[in-house]
Amino acid sequence: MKAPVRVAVTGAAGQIGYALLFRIASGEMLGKDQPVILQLLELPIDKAQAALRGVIMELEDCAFPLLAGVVGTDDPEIAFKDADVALLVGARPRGPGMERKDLLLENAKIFTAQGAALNKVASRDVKVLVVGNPANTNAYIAMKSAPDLDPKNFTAMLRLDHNRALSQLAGKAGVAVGEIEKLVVWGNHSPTMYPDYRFATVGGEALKDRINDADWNANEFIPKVGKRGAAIIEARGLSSAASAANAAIDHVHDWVLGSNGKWVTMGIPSDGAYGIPEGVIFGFPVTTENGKYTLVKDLPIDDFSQKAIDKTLAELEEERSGVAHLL
Ligand code: NAX
Repeated sequence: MKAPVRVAVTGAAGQIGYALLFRIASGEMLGKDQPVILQLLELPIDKAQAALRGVIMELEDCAFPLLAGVVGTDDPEIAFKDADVALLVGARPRGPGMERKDLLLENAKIFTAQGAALNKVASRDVKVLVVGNPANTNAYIAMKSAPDLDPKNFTAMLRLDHNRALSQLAGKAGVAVGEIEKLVVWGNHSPTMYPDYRFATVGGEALKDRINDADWNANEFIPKVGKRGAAIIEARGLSSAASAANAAIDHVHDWVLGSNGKWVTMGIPSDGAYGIPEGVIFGFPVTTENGKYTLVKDLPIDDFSQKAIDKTLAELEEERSGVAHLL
């Protein structure tokens, strides 16, 4: 039996947490032969801690053979102690009348503290995935607050956007989702992100040969992927949870176990490629192997794509300048 991997999850009693923890404990994220210890963080308020206790009872009642332990806490330094993987899901939601700027600042406080706690107590190789919004900027703040950890280990989730785009493309082209490769989602996890299928293939052939429709791309596909989260809130009365948890599982699964040469989208700190300033956490195409990701480099960027990339970058830069004084 392998040694257990310690997986920290924040916001563990929330909606995404509820859709996520049982799948991690059943081996869907790290493999069916990989025991896990869950280290769950919730707010230090009675209601949140009570809900967390309930979730832990349910985890126990599943009797997952791979679940080697569960810790529930309100202390980030306990949740992140020796963590190998940290899923930062909990974040401050936007309240009534709250300005975007205030939301950024409230979240900046959370992710500064959590970055510092990771820096202090997590495994030196901890793989961090930030799901809580604004995910890219929160990941940036956590990364900057953890100077002793490798910045490469801080990522933001764009996999839900990637999966949403895959599904729309498969529907339009009349092919199975699994047949499509080489899709990219550039930028911020927000309606400005740019799903780009210029390089995508189906069974090795260009997807653009099947979907050659600039009008559909600009006026239906891109807005639909960008506004999918809002469409789900409108329909369900609640934000995406199961699909978000699924995307988090995909992201970490591929990062740890490899993507077998396939391109996946991860929000990663830029190394300056594609003109994105160094350090900005940006959605890029990567391949993954042996626990490391490698940027897919030197893709040609046409005028339409450059404009779309500039737009999402401008939003990220604005978010970054809004929190610069805290870092
Ligand atoms: P919920 O409000 O259901 O759950 C969030 C949980 O986090 C709550 O239980 C809360 O008590 C806890 N929490 C808040 N601050 C915390 C802190 N400082 N430490 C520990 N726990 C804390 O939200 P849920 O639907 O689960 O969504 C969680 C986050 O994911 C939100 O920020 C949401 O906007 C974001 N999303 C990100 C997505 C992405 O693709 N990156 C997609 C889905 C989702 O919208």
